[in-house]
Order: sequence, then structure tokens, then C-alpha cells
Amino acid sequence: MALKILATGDIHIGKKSSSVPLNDEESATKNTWEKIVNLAIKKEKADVLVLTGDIVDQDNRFFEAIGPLQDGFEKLKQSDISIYIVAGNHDYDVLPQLIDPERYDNVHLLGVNGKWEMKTFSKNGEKIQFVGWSFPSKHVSEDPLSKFDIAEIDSNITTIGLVHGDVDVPDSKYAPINSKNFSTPPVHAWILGHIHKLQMKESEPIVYYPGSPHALSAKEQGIHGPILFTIHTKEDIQIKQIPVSPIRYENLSINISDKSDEARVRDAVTSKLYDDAQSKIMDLENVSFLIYDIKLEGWHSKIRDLETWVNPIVDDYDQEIDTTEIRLSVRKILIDVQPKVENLEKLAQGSSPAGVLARTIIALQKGETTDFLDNLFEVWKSIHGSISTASTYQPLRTTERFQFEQNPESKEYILKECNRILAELIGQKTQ
Ligand SMILES: [Mn+2]
Repeated sequence: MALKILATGDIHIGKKSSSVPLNDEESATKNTWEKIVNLAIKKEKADVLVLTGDIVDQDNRFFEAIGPLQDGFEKLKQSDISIYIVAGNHDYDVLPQLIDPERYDNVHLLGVNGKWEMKTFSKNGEKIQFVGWSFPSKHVSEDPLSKFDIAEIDSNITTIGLVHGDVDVPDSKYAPINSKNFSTPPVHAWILGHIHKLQMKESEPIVYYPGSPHALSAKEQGIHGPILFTIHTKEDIQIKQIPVSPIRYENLSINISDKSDEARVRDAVTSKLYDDAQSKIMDLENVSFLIYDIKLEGWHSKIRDLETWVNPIVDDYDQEIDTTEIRLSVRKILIDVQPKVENLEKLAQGSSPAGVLARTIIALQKGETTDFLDNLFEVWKSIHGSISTASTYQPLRTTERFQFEQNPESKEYILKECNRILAELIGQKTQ
């Protein structure tokens, strides 16, 4: 008989996904917690639920979290499912308060106060050793694995390690873990928290970030859901992801070259968007909202008009995909379109304003610089410098100095503006 472990982390109960067009109940993560509890009990019939920290968003969510969390613990208890948890940087203080060991003997918060701890799960003669470490405070700058000190591990029993932290980010304040240290203890699989996207290494030992089961922002694209580990033997562990997130974020680039008027541009954008959504339909299990960031590419002679034509899509567009009840919407539209110029290189040789802009665009695209660009950055620096040193912003100031020259956003902004102005200059000439 195999043992089944359903694992997730970073639920952030108390939060909602951003940019969901309707203020829908589903966008709240506490509902995803309920789904996971039901999944463990009914569909997957798990033996253990593993939670890898940041289950609750923060201490001020205590009253919001206590109901759903304890309801879940109770239901899991009645179904004879054990829970192994470690705390993360968001819930190091609130999680111990929410877990009453006398009330829930099935719930095991491991490694409180930053001390490694082991507990053995057993069912029908089969065993799993869980080792875990919890955040003792908001920030931890040392690798918790460098302090691993559990000696009594039985190497004949499947051993699973639980920890919340940042892998291979040496200067992280959130438990920087050196991935080389995963193989030091006799652990067969590490299940981690902190990173919201699914990441894994399937060689020995297995290392998995299940990611957040509920996509919270546009940075968290793709499929989100807990991971089911089916343990046949310590060498034979089957792994699969179960999609549960009601929100899915995606990116899409659309080329609008040749779409000269508003009607053609609108049609290109909406049809490409709908086609892309439709192509994902088999992959949208449990999704209610599919939310896109769109990037318009190619060339156009009326970049300013283009903005006016497409910008309302963000506020106004909302469409059902076929008859699935999945809502399709747009969070953001980025216009990365070049002016329609016959020969940008040739134009760049002239000394007219259009020539200066053309040279600037070419330089930015190649990652080079020009005198004009250097001047622009100098102005940018002095304006931002005086803003950032203003006493109003004193509390926000960090020790690191702003580096405007290397700021990719400033380059992106200048490139976009050069393209827009050049398109207008050229447009004027031909009128
Ligand atoms: Mn975290």
C-alpha cells in the first residue's frame, strides 16, 4: 500500500488575487484552502497534508484565518488525515497561536523557534519520518540546513524534509538555503515554501517548491495547485500537480503591423486573445478567471492613436470562453510598437530631430548609448535624485543608492517615448 501526501504552501489566507474583474468570493485564498481540504479528503484520499509555511498572510489576519483553518483541521481529523506544517516568514508568529495541539492531535507544527524537529507518521504498518524547521522571526539570514542536527533518523524509513526559504539566494533575509546542503541529511524528498511558482529538481534527493495553490498576482503565471506525492517505497515516489487555483494569469504578445485602423486593431487584439484562451481550455481545470497581460508588437504609423484604441480593453473587456463560465479579461496592455520607418539606419544618419530619435532607438535596442541618451539620463538622475532625497520620502529610503543608468524601466520608458514621438514626426511629414 502506498502512502499519499498532498503538499502545498504559501496560501496566504487573508489575501485576494489582484486584478480580478469581479469582486468575487473565489478570489479570496481562504476558499482555496477549503478546496484543498476537500481534495485531500474526497478526491485524493490523502493520508497526510503537508503545509510549507506562509499559510496565513500575516498576524493581523488572525481572526479571518482562525475559522477556515480550524474548520479544515477538524474535517481532516474526522477523516483521519494528519497535517505536518512548518511556519514561514509571514506566519512565524500567528501560526503557533492558531494551532492548539490539545484540540488537534492530528496537527504537527514542526521546528518552532528555529529548532529542527522530527516526528514519525505511521499508518497500517507503514512509516514516514518528517523533519522540519519553522521561522523563529520575520527575517533569518542563515541557512537553516547548515544547522541541521537531527541524529536519530532511521535511514530505512522514507524521510521528508519541510522548510520555508530561498534556495541559492545567498544574501536573502528569508532563510537562504544552499542547495548543496539538501543532500547532507538522509532525506529522500524536500518540500519547500516561499517561492510561489512551481519549481522542482527530481534527482536525489527530490526538491520541490509546490508554489502557491492560488495565483495571487500577474507575476504568478501558469497552473497553480498542490502536489500529490504517492510514496510506494523511499526510492519510488510518484509526483503530480493538481490544479486548483480559480485565477490564472497569462502573457500574450500580439503583432499589429499592417493593422492600420481602429477596427482592424481591435479585431486583431480580441481574436488573438480569444484564440489563445481557447487553446488553453483543456488546461483550465478549476479556473474561473483567465487574466492576460498583453504586449502589442510590430510597427505602426499612429502609436498615439493605438493607445487610445486599445487602452479601454483593460477596464471594459470581459468575455466568457465558449460556454465554460470561465471569464476572460485583460489586466494590462503594453505597447512595444516601432514607428513605421522605411529605413531606421538611414534616418539615423540625419541631424534632424527624427535622426536623433532614430539613433537613440537603435542605441537602446543594442544596449549602447549616445550623447543625447547620456544627457537624458543625467536629467532623469537629477530629477529623481531631488525627489528621492526630499524629506517627505525619508522613511522609505533604503541604504542602497538608486542606479538610474542601470534601471531597465527608465530605458524601456525612453524607448517607448522615442518610438511614439518618431512615429508622430514621420506622420506629420507625410500629411
Ligand atoms: Mn515566505
